[in-house]
Amino acid sequence: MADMLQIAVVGHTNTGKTSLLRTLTRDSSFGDVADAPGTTRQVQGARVRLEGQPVLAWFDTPGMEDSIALLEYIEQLCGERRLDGPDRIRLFLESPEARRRFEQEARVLEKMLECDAALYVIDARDPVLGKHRDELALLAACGKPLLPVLNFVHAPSHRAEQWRDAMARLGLHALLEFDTVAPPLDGEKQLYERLGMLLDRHSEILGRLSDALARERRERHEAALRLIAELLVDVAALRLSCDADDASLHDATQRLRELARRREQVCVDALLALYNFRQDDYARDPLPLEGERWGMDLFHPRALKDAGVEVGIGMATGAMAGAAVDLMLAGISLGTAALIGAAAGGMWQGIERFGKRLGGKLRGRRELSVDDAVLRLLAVRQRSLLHALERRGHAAREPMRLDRADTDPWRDAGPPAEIKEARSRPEWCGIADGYRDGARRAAVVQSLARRLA
Ligand SMILES: Nc1nc2c(ncn2[C@@H]2O[C@H](COP(=O)(O)OP(=O)(O)OP(=O)(O)O)[C@@H](O)[C@H]2O)c(=O)[nH]1
Ligand SMILES: [Mg+2]
Repeated sequence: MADMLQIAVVGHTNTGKTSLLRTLTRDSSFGDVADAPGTTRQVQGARVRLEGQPVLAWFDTPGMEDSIALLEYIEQLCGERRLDGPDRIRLFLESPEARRRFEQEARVLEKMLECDAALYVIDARDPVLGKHRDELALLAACGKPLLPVLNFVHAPSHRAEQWRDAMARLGLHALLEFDTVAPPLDGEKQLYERLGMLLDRHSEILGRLSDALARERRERHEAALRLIAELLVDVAALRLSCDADDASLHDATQRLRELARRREQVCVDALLALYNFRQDDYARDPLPLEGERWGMDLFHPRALKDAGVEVGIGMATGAMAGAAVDLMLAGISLGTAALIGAAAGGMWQGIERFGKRLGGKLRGRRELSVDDAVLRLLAVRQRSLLHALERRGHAAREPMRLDRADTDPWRDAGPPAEIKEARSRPEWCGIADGYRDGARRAAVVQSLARRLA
């Protein structure tokens, strides 16, 4: 614990220090963030753990506002005395003005002396001014490594180049571009690498932290793909049975839409939670559900096979299944179909298992399921949500916009094998009564997740 690496986040007021920590800790509730300067008044820490052990503490600090005057004050305080940087800062911290006029600055400098290093956050839209140079002179006097971090580098009028030059002239050659609202995908890795260069003694732990964060990111991505695959399997397997009259069909259609919509919302909520965002981070459009399709896929070859049906008369399972469906649609009685099934050798079992539903079909009941186009749409929407989540910093305050949907290849693709199979497996629908999980469903979810990557 005593050896825990401590890093302060410092800089001029309103440059995005608290925002940077929100993004680094993946916690959008960390500290207070506002457009007005002087938002953070106290030092606030956040610990980072590695294998359960806290190894790094970040410290958010108040913004520096009055560095020009403070530098002059310190000059006066020191007078003729030849003190080095940290001693000059200590002298200031013991002076009465450290608790009055320069209270904010004192909190920052005090923390700087305690920490191993600091990130100096810059609003890259600002011109480099005297106040920044004085601020850096004060911070540098603390004798700790400083890593400048350029925030707001996505703003059209940023001055990143000017800042690079200015930092180099002060001997600060390692610098990081890291927009807190839309950080680069490898931003954390770069941050830890640069810190490792500045903090040789801690470079091993920083490397391990960086690897652990990269691993967590990969695992999150895989978990997200599984959530989307689960959604698609549930909705593809969703079936509603109803009478064939208009009113019943209408009611069932509404119910199907509602179930699919709610199931999508469950997936959205789970994705937001996985990425540690709040529900209001995503202003969602309601799912435009249209074109639910009619029909039943009970006789998908795979479903038959798993129901214990082996076709032993040399006929392809697919052809047999197709034949069975055709017979059904032609209105042949269940007895006849069963007879044919029995003749096919082993098909009887399958028929019996689905007998109740087939009976319903023959009595004129209809089955509703969700159309392929809707499933495609679900896939596209969740994929673009995932894309946006992975690129969103926890400092972002605008609701997310999904803008990648138009170019997604899933928009036009036919249903993959996993979806086709799920269609024939009403028992795979996690929101239906007869839900049964099993190894085959898990394998299909897994392979669909890979396909979604
Ligand atoms: N667009 C955009 N806005 C940002 C970014 N970083 C911070 N902001 C906004 O800038 C404002 C200031 O952010 P804060 O994180 O409060 O800044 P701070 O440096 O902690 O401010 P003080 O605590 O007052 O010194 C807020 O409105 C943030 O939403 C960024 O990278 N892009
Ligand atoms: Mg702040």
